[in-house]
Amino acid sequence: MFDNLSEKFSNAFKHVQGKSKISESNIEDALKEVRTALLEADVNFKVVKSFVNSVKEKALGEKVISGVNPEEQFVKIVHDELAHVMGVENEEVDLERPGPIPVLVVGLNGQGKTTFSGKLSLHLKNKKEKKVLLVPCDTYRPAAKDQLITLAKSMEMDWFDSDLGKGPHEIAKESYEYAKKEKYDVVIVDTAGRLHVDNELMGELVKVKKALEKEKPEVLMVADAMTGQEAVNVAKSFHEAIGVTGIVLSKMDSDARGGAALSIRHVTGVPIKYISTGEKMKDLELFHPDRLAGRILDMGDVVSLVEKAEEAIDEKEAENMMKNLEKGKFTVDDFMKQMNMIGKLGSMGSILKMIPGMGGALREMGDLSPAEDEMDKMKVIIGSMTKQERQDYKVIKESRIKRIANGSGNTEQSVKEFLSKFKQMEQMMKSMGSMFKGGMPSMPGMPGMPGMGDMPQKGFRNQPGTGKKKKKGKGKRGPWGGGYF
Ligand SMILES: Nc1nc2c(ncn2[C@@H]2O[C@H](COP(=O)(O)OP(=O)(O)O)[C@@H](O)[C@H]2O)c(=O)[nH]1
Ligand SMILES: [Mg+2]
Repeated sequence: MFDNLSEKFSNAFKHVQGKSKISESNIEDALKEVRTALLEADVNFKVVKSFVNSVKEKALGEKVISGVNPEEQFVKIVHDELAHVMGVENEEVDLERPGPIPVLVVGLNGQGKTTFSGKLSLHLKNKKEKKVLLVPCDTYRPAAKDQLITLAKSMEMDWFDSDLGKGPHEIAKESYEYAKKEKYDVVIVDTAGRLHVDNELMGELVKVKKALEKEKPEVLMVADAMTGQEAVNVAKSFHEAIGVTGIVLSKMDSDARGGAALSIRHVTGVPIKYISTGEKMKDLELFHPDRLAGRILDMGDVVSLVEKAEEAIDEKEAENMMKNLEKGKFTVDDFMKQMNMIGKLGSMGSILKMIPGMGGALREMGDLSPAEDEMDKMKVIIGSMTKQERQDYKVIKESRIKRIANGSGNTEQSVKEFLSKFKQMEQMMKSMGSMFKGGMPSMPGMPGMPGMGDMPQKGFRNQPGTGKKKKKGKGKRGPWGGGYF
């Protein structure tokens, strides 16, 4: 997310570095680069213009605060302006009113409507304790109904068995009546899309919306962030034709530019309410403009990270692990649990990016997927170990190595490498164990990850980076990806 922009911004800020105060002449180059960065990120030109003007005005109007250097001041102004164009505060679907609340999910084909419908149902059920009904309402493609029902079943979510022979507005009405009778809190209607914006589709959606007019439906439009300004134009058309109450940006995990996220609110006037960040049902985030601004500027997003950690980490398990640690004990089982906890937080890159200053380091390293592949490999090897072996790896000798290699589909060499790596980790954990006595670390699970200390320190803001990316070649990485966690 936003990788290109982050890099360009960090270069732009270098122009203000080491200056004693902000002046028109010394922010000129920085502003020029900010402007180019935004245009290259495919941000709408009107948004870019007002953004740059506003930053300039604020920077020059800023009082000199002693103790705050001009670069920090400039970064703060850019941060606030980024948050401002994206909307400032998080706005979610209003769940306070009496239900059932109808939520229409609209958008073109392939944008991620059905995926989002599933994600939203899971979010509302788990986090908001709502009773949710999923309604397939694509009468053109029977496969779309199956897709939603398959998702519903996998999450143990209720769904409405729509009669696809009827019109979408009739299905919407029928499902709503059913939801009322069965006391559902929220009804999510997954509508049909088209390849392009067309009058027939809009007419149909207006009818669906009208059928639920009295219940004041929430209309969420899903737009693929990767399509940049096209997403902005489509959102504008939808809003003009049917009236949209919120935008969902999908595929944010694959969008390195960020043009849609930075333009869509300004251009349409409609708030972004959620972002979709992957293909799995848990990959949904509330849209927090200020936190995202922080991520763009490599300031990290510790608040989101802690929230994610709280969800993913089983406190009891963490406590048990700490007890073991204090005793100087670290087993393969503990290690497996740590890897699983981290896996629950999201991809390696997405977690690291939330840690302040790590964004730059990440860009230097390039692709993190080899490290993730190594972690998967370790999990498979551990999966072939017996309970006894996981509690005490020292019992693993030649014949057991052979068995584990065969069982996990790896070479004996790989198993041996894992064991020697684990031995190192065990030693590291033992020496750290004494440090943790008397208190829990804030992020259980992290200290044990191999090679954390090898993290390159280059690329952090305020430290001149090399500016050069490392080659993405896999060959240079050592076994187990040590040094990349
Ligand atoms: N990487 C990624 N893929 C997504 C995301 N949301 C949806 N997809 C994928 O995009 C494709 C189309 O999604 P779908 O929900 O069927 O789109 P619909 O036609 O609008 O209902 C599917 O392959 C999804 O797995 C996302 O946030 N990230
Ligand atoms: Mg669909």
